[in-house]
Amino acid sequence: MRHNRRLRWAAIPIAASLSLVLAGCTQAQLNGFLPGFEEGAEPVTNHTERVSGLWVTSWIVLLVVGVITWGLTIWAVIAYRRRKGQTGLPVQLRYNMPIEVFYTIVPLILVLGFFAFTARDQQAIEQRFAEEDIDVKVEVIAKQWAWDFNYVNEDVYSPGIQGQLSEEGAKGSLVQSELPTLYLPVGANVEIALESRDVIHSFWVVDFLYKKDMFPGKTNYMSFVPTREGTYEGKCAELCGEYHSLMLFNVEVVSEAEYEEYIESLRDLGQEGQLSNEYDRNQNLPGTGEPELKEEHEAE
Ligand SMILES: [Cu+2]
Repeated sequence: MRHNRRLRWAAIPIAASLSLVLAGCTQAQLNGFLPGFEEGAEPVTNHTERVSGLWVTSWIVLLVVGVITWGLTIWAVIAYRRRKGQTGLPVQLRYNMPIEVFYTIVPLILVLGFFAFTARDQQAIEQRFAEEDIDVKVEVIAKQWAWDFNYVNEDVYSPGIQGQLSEEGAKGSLVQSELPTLYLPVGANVEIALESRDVIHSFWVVDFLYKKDMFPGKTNYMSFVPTREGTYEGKCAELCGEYHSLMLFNVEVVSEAEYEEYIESLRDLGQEGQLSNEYDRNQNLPGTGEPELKEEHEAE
Protein backbone atom coordinates (compact mmCIF):
# COMPACT_ATOMS: atom_id res chain seq x y z
CA MET A 1 0.00 0.00 0.00
CA ARG A 2 2.69 2.42 1.08
CA HIS A 3 4.57 1.63 -2.13
CA ASN A 4 1.52 2.39 -4.29
CA ARG A 5 0.98 5.76 -2.67
CA ARG A 6 4.58 6.71 -3.44
CA LEU A 7 4.10 5.81 -7.10
CA ARG A 8 0.98 7.96 -7.23
CA TRP A 9 2.95 10.95 -5.91
CA ALA A 10 5.46 10.53 -8.74
CA ALA A 11 2.71 10.19 -11.34
CA ILE A 12 0.96 13.46 -10.49
CA PRO A 13 3.75 15.91 -11.50
CA ILE A 14 4.54 13.88 -14.64
CA ALA A 15 0.90 13.85 -15.77
CA ALA A 16 0.47 17.55 -14.93
CA SER A 17 3.49 18.70 -16.96
CA LEU A 18 2.58 16.49 -19.92
CA SER A 19 -0.98 17.82 -20.10
CA LEU A 20 0.34 21.40 -19.82
CA VAL A 21 2.70 20.77 -22.73
CA LEU A 22 0.16 19.07 -24.98
CA ALA A 23 -3.09 20.96 -24.25
CA GLY A 24 -4.35 23.75 -26.48
CA CYS A 25 -1.36 24.18 -28.81
CA THR A 26 -1.25 27.17 -31.16
CA GLN A 27 0.29 27.02 -34.65
CA ALA A 28 3.51 28.56 -33.28
CA GLN A 29 3.74 26.00 -30.48
CA LEU A 30 2.98 23.07 -32.80
CA ASN A 31 5.92 24.21 -34.92
CA GLY A 32 8.23 24.56 -31.93
CA PHE A 33 8.27 28.40 -32.11
CA LEU A 34 10.37 28.20 -35.27
CA PRO A 35 10.20 31.29 -37.54
CA GLY A 36 8.16 31.44 -40.74
CA PHE A 37 4.94 29.74 -39.64
CA GLU A 38 1.76 31.84 -39.70
CA GLU A 39 -1.69 30.95 -38.45
CA GLY A 40 -3.74 29.69 -41.42
CA ALA A 41 -1.03 30.44 -44.03
CA GLU A 42 0.90 28.06 -46.28
CA PRO A 43 4.33 26.91 -45.05
CA VAL A 44 7.21 28.93 -46.55
CA THR A 45 8.81 26.08 -48.50
CA ASN A 46 8.01 22.42 -49.17
CA HIS A 47 10.63 21.47 -46.53
CA THR A 48 9.75 23.65 -43.54
CA GLU A 49 7.10 21.33 -42.06
CA ARG A 50 9.50 18.40 -42.20
CA VAL A 51 12.15 20.46 -40.39
CA SER A 52 9.74 21.60 -37.68
CA GLY A 53 8.41 18.03 -37.34
CA LEU A 54 11.91 16.71 -36.56
CA TRP A 55 12.53 19.61 -34.17
CA VAL A 56 9.26 19.24 -32.24
CA THR A 57 9.35 15.43 -32.05
CA SER A 58 12.92 15.55 -30.75
CA TRP A 59 11.90 18.04 -28.06
CA ILE A 60 8.93 15.92 -26.97
CA VAL A 61 11.07 12.77 -26.68
CA LEU A 62 13.78 14.68 -24.79
CA LEU A 63 11.25 16.32 -22.46
CA VAL A 64 9.73 12.92 -21.63
CA VAL A 65 13.23 11.62 -20.84
CA GLY A 66 13.85 14.78 -18.79
CA VAL A 67 10.63 14.54 -16.81
CA ILE A 68 11.22 10.85 -16.00
CA THR A 69 14.83 11.57 -14.96
CA TRP A 70 13.95 14.63 -12.86
CA GLY A 71 10.98 12.76 -11.34
CA LEU A 72 13.12 9.77 -10.32
CA THR A 73 15.83 12.07 -8.94
CA ILE A 74 13.40 14.07 -6.82
CA TRP A 75 11.58 10.92 -5.71
CA ALA A 76 14.88 9.33 -4.59
CA VAL A 77 15.89 12.48 -2.71
CA ILE A 78 12.57 12.60 -0.84
CA ALA A 79 11.93 8.86 -0.29
CA TYR A 80 15.46 8.09 0.90
CA ARG A 81 16.11 11.26 2.89
CA ARG A 82 17.80 10.94 6.26
CA ARG A 83 15.18 10.46 8.93
CA LYS A 84 15.25 11.38 12.62
CA GLY A 85 17.60 9.19 14.62
CA GLN A 86 19.40 7.68 11.60
CA THR A 87 23.20 7.52 11.82
CA GLY A 88 26.02 6.32 9.57
CA LEU A 89 25.73 5.41 5.90
CA PRO A 90 22.67 3.64 4.48
CA VAL A 91 23.09 0.23 2.81
CA GLN A 92 25.33 0.76 -0.22
CA LEU A 93 24.16 -0.62 -3.56
CA ARG A 94 26.40 -1.69 -6.41
CA TYR A 95 26.26 -3.79 -9.56
CA ASN A 96 22.53 -3.80 -10.12
CA MET A 97 22.52 -5.64 -13.42
CA PRO A 98 18.93 -4.83 -14.55
CA ILE A 99 19.48 -1.08 -13.92
CA GLU A 100 22.82 -1.08 -15.75
CA VAL A 101 21.35 -2.88 -18.73
CA PHE A 102 18.42 -0.41 -18.70
CA TYR A 103 20.58 2.74 -18.74
CA THR A 104 22.80 1.33 -21.47
CA ILE A 105 20.03 0.11 -23.79
CA VAL A 106 17.64 3.08 -23.49
CA PRO A 107 20.16 5.82 -24.49
CA LEU A 108 21.39 3.56 -27.30
CA ILE A 109 17.84 3.25 -28.67
CA LEU A 110 17.37 7.05 -28.35
CA VAL A 111 20.62 7.88 -30.17
CA LEU A 112 19.88 5.38 -32.96
CA GLY A 113 16.33 6.78 -33.26
CA PHE A 114 17.51 10.39 -33.51
CA PHE A 115 20.10 9.33 -36.07
CA ALA A 116 17.57 7.43 -38.20
CA PHE A 117 14.99 10.25 -38.30
CA THR A 118 17.66 12.88 -38.98
CA ALA A 119 19.14 10.79 -41.80
CA ARG A 120 15.65 10.21 -43.29
CA ASP A 121 14.80 13.95 -43.28
CA GLN A 122 18.23 15.02 -44.49
CA GLN A 123 17.95 12.59 -47.39
CA ALA A 124 14.56 14.10 -48.37
CA ILE A 125 15.73 17.72 -48.04
CA GLU A 126 19.02 17.21 -49.88
CA GLN A 127 17.38 15.31 -52.75
CA ARG A 128 18.08 17.28 -55.97
CA PHE A 129 15.45 17.64 -58.71
CA ALA A 130 16.01 15.77 -61.94
CA GLU A 131 17.44 18.18 -64.53
CA GLU A 132 14.20 18.28 -66.56
CA ASP A 133 12.09 19.05 -63.45
CA ILE A 134 13.98 22.23 -62.52
CA ASP A 135 11.93 25.38 -63.25
CA VAL A 136 14.32 28.02 -61.96
CA LYS A 137 18.08 27.76 -61.63
CA VAL A 138 19.92 30.45 -59.71
CA GLU A 139 23.64 30.69 -59.09
CA VAL A 140 24.31 32.57 -55.86
CA ILE A 141 27.88 33.83 -55.51
CA ALA A 142 29.00 35.07 -52.11
CA LYS A 143 31.71 37.70 -51.74
CA GLN A 144 32.97 39.82 -48.87
CA TRP A 145 30.34 41.21 -48.02
CA ALA A 146 27.45 40.78 -50.42
CA TRP A 147 25.81 38.48 -52.93
CA ASP A 148 25.62 38.20 -56.73
CA PHE A 149 22.68 36.39 -58.33
CA ASN A 150 22.85 34.74 -61.78
CA TYR A 151 19.43 33.72 -63.14
CA VAL A 152 20.74 30.85 -65.24
CA ASN A 153 17.73 29.95 -67.48
CA GLU A 154 16.95 33.61 -68.24
CA ASP A 155 20.64 34.55 -68.73
CA VAL A 156 20.43 37.72 -66.64
CA TYR A 157 22.23 38.72 -63.45
CA SER A 158 21.92 40.98 -60.44
CA PRO A 159 25.08 42.16 -58.64
CA GLY A 160 24.75 43.03 -54.94
CA ILE A 161 26.34 45.43 -52.46
CA GLN A 162 26.65 45.05 -48.70
CA GLY A 163 23.99 46.44 -46.35
CA GLN A 164 23.98 50.24 -46.31
CA LEU A 165 23.24 52.24 -43.16
CA SER A 166 21.40 55.53 -43.75
CA GLU A 167 23.19 57.27 -40.88
CA GLU A 168 26.87 56.69 -40.24
CA GLY A 169 27.00 53.38 -38.35
CA ALA A 170 23.60 53.88 -36.74
CA LYS A 171 21.89 50.72 -35.58
CA GLY A 172 18.53 49.98 -37.17
CA SER A 173 19.08 52.37 -40.08
CA LEU A 174 19.56 49.65 -42.71
CA VAL A 175 18.38 50.76 -46.17
CA GLN A 176 16.15 47.86 -47.29
CA SER A 177 15.96 49.01 -50.92
CA GLU A 178 19.76 48.73 -51.26
CA LEU A 179 19.92 45.08 -50.14
CA PRO A 180 20.64 42.40 -52.74
CA THR A 181 17.30 40.73 -53.50
CA LEU A 182 16.70 37.27 -54.88
CA TYR A 183 13.40 36.86 -56.75
CA LEU A 184 11.76 33.43 -56.93
CA PRO A 185 8.40 32.46 -58.44
CA VAL A 186 6.02 30.75 -56.01
CA GLY A 187 5.41 27.04 -56.63
CA ALA A 188 8.46 26.57 -58.87
CA ASN A 189 11.06 23.83 -58.48
CA VAL A 190 14.10 25.91 -57.54
CA GLU A 191 17.71 24.80 -57.62
CA ILE A 192 20.25 27.16 -56.13
CA ALA A 193 23.95 26.64 -56.80
CA LEU A 194 26.08 28.14 -54.02
CA GLU A 195 29.55 29.48 -54.70
CA SER A 196 32.08 31.85 -53.14
CA ARG A 197 34.57 34.34 -54.58
CA ASP A 198 36.89 34.54 -51.56
CA VAL A 199 36.33 32.93 -48.14
CA ILE A 200 33.72 30.59 -46.64
CA HIS A 201 30.24 32.11 -46.32
CA SER A 202 26.88 30.55 -45.53
CA PHE A 203 23.58 31.08 -47.32
CA TRP A 204 20.79 31.35 -44.74
CA VAL A 205 17.18 32.29 -45.37
CA VAL A 206 15.79 32.38 -41.84
CA ASP A 207 12.17 31.42 -42.61
CA PHE A 208 13.29 28.57 -44.92
CA LEU A 209 14.74 26.93 -41.76
CA TYR A 210 17.80 26.01 -43.76
CA LYS A 211 21.32 27.23 -44.38
CA LYS A 212 24.27 25.91 -46.29
CA ASP A 213 27.97 26.75 -46.46
CA MET A 214 29.53 28.30 -49.56
CA PHE A 215 33.11 27.35 -50.33
CA PRO A 216 35.54 28.81 -52.84
CA GLY A 217 36.22 26.12 -55.43
CA LYS A 218 33.25 23.90 -54.52
CA THR A 219 29.58 24.15 -55.53
CA ASN A 220 26.84 23.28 -53.08
CA TYR A 221 23.16 22.91 -54.01
CA MET A 222 19.82 23.69 -52.43
CA SER A 223 16.61 22.30 -53.93
CA PHE A 224 13.16 23.41 -52.77
CA VAL A 225 9.77 24.79 -53.76
CA PRO A 226 8.87 28.21 -52.29
CA THR A 227 5.20 27.80 -51.37
CA ARG A 228 4.14 31.16 -49.92
CA GLU A 229 4.54 34.62 -51.46
CA GLY A 230 6.31 37.15 -49.28
CA THR A 231 9.59 38.82 -48.37
CA TYR A 232 12.06 36.74 -46.39
CA GLU A 233 15.24 37.83 -44.62
CA GLY A 234 18.54 36.29 -45.63
CA LYS A 235 21.93 36.51 -43.95
CA CYS A 236 25.44 35.20 -44.17
CA ALA A 237 25.72 32.68 -41.33
CA GLU A 238 29.50 32.15 -41.36
CA LEU A 239 31.74 34.79 -39.76
CA CYS A 240 33.55 36.00 -42.88
CA GLY A 241 35.30 39.23 -41.97
CA GLU A 242 34.82 42.83 -40.89
CA TYR A 243 31.39 43.51 -42.43
CA HIS A 244 29.94 40.02 -42.01
CA SER A 245 27.01 41.56 -40.09
CA LEU A 246 26.10 43.63 -43.17
CA MET A 247 26.21 40.65 -45.53
CA LEU A 248 22.42 40.62 -45.83
CA PHE A 249 19.86 40.00 -48.56
CA ASN A 250 16.15 39.57 -49.10
CA VAL A 251 14.25 36.82 -50.87
CA GLU A 252 11.07 37.92 -52.68
CA VAL A 253 8.76 35.00 -53.43
CA VAL A 254 6.35 36.39 -56.04
CA SER A 255 3.81 35.28 -58.64
CA GLU A 256 5.02 33.94 -62.00
CA ALA A 257 3.99 37.25 -63.70
CA GLU A 258 5.86 39.41 -61.19
CA TYR A 259 8.91 37.18 -61.59
CA GLU A 260 8.86 37.62 -65.40
CA GLU A 261 8.48 41.37 -64.87
CA TYR A 262 11.52 41.43 -62.59
CA ILE A 263 13.61 39.45 -65.11
CA GLU A 264 12.57 41.96 -67.81
CA SER A 265 13.64 44.84 -65.53
CA LEU A 266 17.14 43.29 -65.29
CA ARG A 267 17.21 43.02 -69.09
CA ASP A 268 16.22 46.71 -69.35
CA LEU A 269 19.17 47.56 -67.09
CA GLY A 270 21.43 45.75 -69.58
CA GLN A 271 22.31 43.03 -67.05
CA GLU A 272 22.26 40.24 -69.61
CA GLY A 273 24.66 37.30 -69.46
CA GLN A 274 26.20 35.77 -66.35
CA LEU A 275 28.67 37.07 -63.81
CA SER A 276 31.62 34.71 -63.94
CA ASN A 277 34.54 33.81 -61.75
CA GLU A 278 36.71 36.59 -63.20
CA TYR A 279 35.92 38.65 -60.09
CA ASP A 280 37.02 35.90 -57.71
CA ARG A 281 39.77 36.91 -55.34
CA ASN A 282 41.25 33.40 -55.27
CA GLN A 283 42.37 32.48 -58.77
CA ASN A 284 44.64 29.61 -57.81
CA LEU A 285 42.01 27.20 -56.51
CA PRO A 286 40.98 24.04 -58.30
CA GLY A 287 37.84 24.79 -60.29
CA THR A 288 38.07 28.59 -60.12
CA GLY A 289 40.99 29.10 -62.54
CA GLU A 290 40.49 31.75 -65.24
CA PRO A 291 40.04 29.81 -68.51
CA GLU A 292 41.51 32.55 -70.72
CA LEU A 293 44.64 32.73 -68.61
CA LYS A 294 45.11 29.00 -69.02
CA GLU A 295 44.89 29.30 -72.79
CA GLU A 296 47.51 32.08 -72.78
CA HIS A 297 49.85 29.84 -70.82
CA GLU A 298 49.34 27.02 -73.25
CA ALA A 299 50.20 29.34 -76.16
CA GLU A 300 53.49 30.43 -74.56
CU1 LIG B 1 29.81 36.00 -45.41
